[in-house]
Amino acid sequence: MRSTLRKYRLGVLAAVMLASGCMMFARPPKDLDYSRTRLSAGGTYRATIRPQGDSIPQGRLHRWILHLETPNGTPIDACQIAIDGGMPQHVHGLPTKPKVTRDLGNGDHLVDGMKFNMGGWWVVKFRVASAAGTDSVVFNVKL
Ligand SMILES: [Cu+2]
Repeated sequence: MRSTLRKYRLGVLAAVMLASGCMMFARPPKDLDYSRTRLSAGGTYRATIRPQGDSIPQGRLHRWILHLETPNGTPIDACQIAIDGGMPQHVHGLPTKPKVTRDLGNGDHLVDGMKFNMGGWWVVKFRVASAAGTDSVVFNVKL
């Protein structure tokens, strides 16, 4: 009985490893939007990312500026921003915990601690809470 359960568990583990292993070599979906300006899921915010130095490096800590405004162009300064992300096809998150360290005014927020430690398709998600509401916006990044 016990060994049957053990075999079953090993089988599940092998299947999971096989599935994630296959995912590692999967190509990202063809229709991904890599725009640096995107509308949040519920349409509350229009967000623009401006990576420091304009290009996004691999394996190096760098900063982004996240610009937030309402769809009609009013800058969002007073807000709370949570950052999350990872590689959907590799089932892992970001190697760092990026944070907004400074509000620069005019809707610009400095994001410190961005890092992408391998090539491929990454997603970076910002969850924004302000008087305008709580909404999230996702950016696709290809390295
Ligand atoms: Cu990865």
